[in-house]
Amino acid sequence: GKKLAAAIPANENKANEYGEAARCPYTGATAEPASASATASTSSEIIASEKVGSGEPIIGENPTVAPLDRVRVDASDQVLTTNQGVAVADNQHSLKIGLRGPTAMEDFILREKLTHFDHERIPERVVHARGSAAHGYFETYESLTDITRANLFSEAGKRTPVFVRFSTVAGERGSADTVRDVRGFAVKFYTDEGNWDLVGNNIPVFFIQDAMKFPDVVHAVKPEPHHAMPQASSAHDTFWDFVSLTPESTHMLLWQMSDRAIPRSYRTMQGFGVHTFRLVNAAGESVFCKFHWTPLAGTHSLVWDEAVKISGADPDFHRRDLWEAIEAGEFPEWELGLQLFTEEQANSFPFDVLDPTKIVPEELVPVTRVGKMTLNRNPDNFFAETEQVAFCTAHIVPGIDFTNDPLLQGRIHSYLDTQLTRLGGPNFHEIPINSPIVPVFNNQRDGFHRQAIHRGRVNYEPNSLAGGCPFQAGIAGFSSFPETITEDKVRGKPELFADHYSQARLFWQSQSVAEQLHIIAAFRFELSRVQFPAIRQRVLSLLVNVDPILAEGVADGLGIDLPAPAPLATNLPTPNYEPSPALSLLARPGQTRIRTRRIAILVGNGVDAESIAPIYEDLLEDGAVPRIVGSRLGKVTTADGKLLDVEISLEAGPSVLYDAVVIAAGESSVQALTRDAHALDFLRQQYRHCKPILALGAADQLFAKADILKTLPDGTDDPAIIFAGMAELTAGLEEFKNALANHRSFAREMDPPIV
Ligand code: HDD
Repeated sequence: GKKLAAAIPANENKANEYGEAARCPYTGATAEPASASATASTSSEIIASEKVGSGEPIIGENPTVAPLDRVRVDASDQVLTTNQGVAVADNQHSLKIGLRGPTAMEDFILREKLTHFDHERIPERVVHARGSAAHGYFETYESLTDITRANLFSEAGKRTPVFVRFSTVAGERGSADTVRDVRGFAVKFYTDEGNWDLVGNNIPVFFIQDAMKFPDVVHAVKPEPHHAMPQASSAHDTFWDFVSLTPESTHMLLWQMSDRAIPRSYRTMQGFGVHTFRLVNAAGESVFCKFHWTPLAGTHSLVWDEAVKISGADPDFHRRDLWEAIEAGEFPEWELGLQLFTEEQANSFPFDVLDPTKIVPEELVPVTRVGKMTLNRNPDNFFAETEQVAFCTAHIVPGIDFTNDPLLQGRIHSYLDTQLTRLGGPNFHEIPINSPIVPVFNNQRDGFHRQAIHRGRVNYEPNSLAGGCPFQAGIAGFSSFPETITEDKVRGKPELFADHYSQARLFWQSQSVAEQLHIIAAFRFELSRVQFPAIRQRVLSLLVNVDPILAEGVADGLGIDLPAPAPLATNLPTPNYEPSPALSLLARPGQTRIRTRRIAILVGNGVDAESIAPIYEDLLEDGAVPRIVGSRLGKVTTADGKLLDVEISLEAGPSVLYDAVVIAAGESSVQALTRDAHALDFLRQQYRHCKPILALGAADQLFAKADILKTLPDGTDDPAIIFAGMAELTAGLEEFKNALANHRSFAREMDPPIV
């Protein structure tokens, strides 16, 4: 036969494609990353902090890691093969009849490769398509056996693996993270007694009261069907048309127009199970329960103008934030809280606990913290884990049960059903990320992509041929709470469901002034995009029922008169709630102060290095993420003639990607910045977005050029603008850090903005 070498055209430039050289990894594939070599050459000690992580998985104590190891694949030092495990000699060329001839149909290697590629996409989720996820664990504080037999709550310190996916609702899979939208907060607990999915949102109420309306509300908010616009936005006619005709959505609209819908990070938002659930103990006694997740990092949001700009500067803002925090070992944490109440209590409330457009105010039923969730590991593979994970409200475990909330009832069907299309059949529970950590035994076999190989001739129950196995668990297994119901079969809803405004008013009245102004501005923005005046009028007629200041503010912003209030749907007297401070984002500053906050340090040539090093180190020490930002990458020369690395340029790292800014001292450095409009924009936007500013030395000039006042509109000092000379560095830094811990200085905010 012909020798292989003789069949290959001699072309030395292609040596790497053939022969021995092709058998090993490319030289260069293992080259040092650029940042590593930069470290060695820099004269400055200040280098990109390790905060963004090495990309290596953090191997900590995480019980979810081990069970999935069986399916993890690592190609290091491995030869390339077909899907049948046959080593591939040449992955560059198809098999041709002559070098310039047609491709042979027998080229099974090409065909396998193309076929797989052609089918690599699965349908995106019909809602919540855009999301990011992480592994972690839940740890119970105290045994809850008196209220639930769910064994993840059985003893103090018990850890249960979790996989958590955060998402937006309306946008497609590739849409931007920081759009105004509800965020999904879905937690899969891999408990010792099977999987429990708590499929919640970052808002404790919902648009509609009955699953019957779900396809309609989703159709209305999604891009309009004729031209598929707008992407990931509720600011369009069809959404507002629908909600203006659906007064039950009013409460949710207030939340959605609040800063809740533009979180600073997934790590800084609350999560809610929304519905009332039941907990049931071993004695069969039941209480009602609402689930709350509270982030230890506090609740913080973006401001709208910033969110819009981040969509351009970094559409992956939240995904990146979650990923980097975990890689850096800054594991996000949430406490799980329960609101527990009896059926008798529930009957005394002025609202129906089965109505998912109502909260149970914390003043009425306090939230008891029962455990903590820590996310400590990023997925290895986005598709295999984040995309293929399937959350289902129907996944509950003994000790947890549903209520008759008509929205929840419909969800029990929908989540299982949707996976059949999305994941291609009834065996999606065998996809590793979805499979429980306990073994599965039943007679549901066959179907596409079945993984398990069931032994024996018996696939039915009861049987005698397999000794009756698998057998029913009886009292040890899941059994539904035996609620007594004696009513007619009807389509309709309880009268209390028809109070659509009292809790919307409660939410409004519980917000700080700044938050209220943001809500008005959000309605104004969204309704300005609405084309039909009648729709605007209808929305306003709902708002009139909520609060006159809100309605007038929005009407003013739209340049229209207030319409008559929408007719009330109930004649029952409606409750007057006391404001609930717990509903303001500002009420939850969190416990982590400035940890993981991103701080830009603006520098130019001639910067005073003395003003940077101590601040940089101090911020790092406190867990913050300082970055040296300059006009260009490379080095700037410090006032004392040394070279300092610029970590990111102003154009690659614009203002909106930082929580605060330090303007480094140095006469010529500051002057250089005054000549760069990126730097002026940077400062203006930090100011406009109410972020803390620490100005050192000559930074005054930059303020003058950027036209920024150092005082508040009322003439008093802005607490988040700190000027410090070199002698006051320590005190200035302390003040700056306090302002940063407070997140933003809303007192400076003007509408329209003056800068
Ligand atoms: Fe839903 C996905 C949360 C009402 C039907 N929903 C989905 C996800 C979250 C929620 C977080 C994404 C899960 C993931 O990351 O994979 N949904 C909620 C909340 C609701 C709610 C908090 C109200 C309290 N949903 C709701 C209703 C229905 C659905 C009333 C249908 C009757 N939801 C779905 C779905 C999705 C979904 C179509 C799309 C992808 C999926 O389930 O797996 O089945």
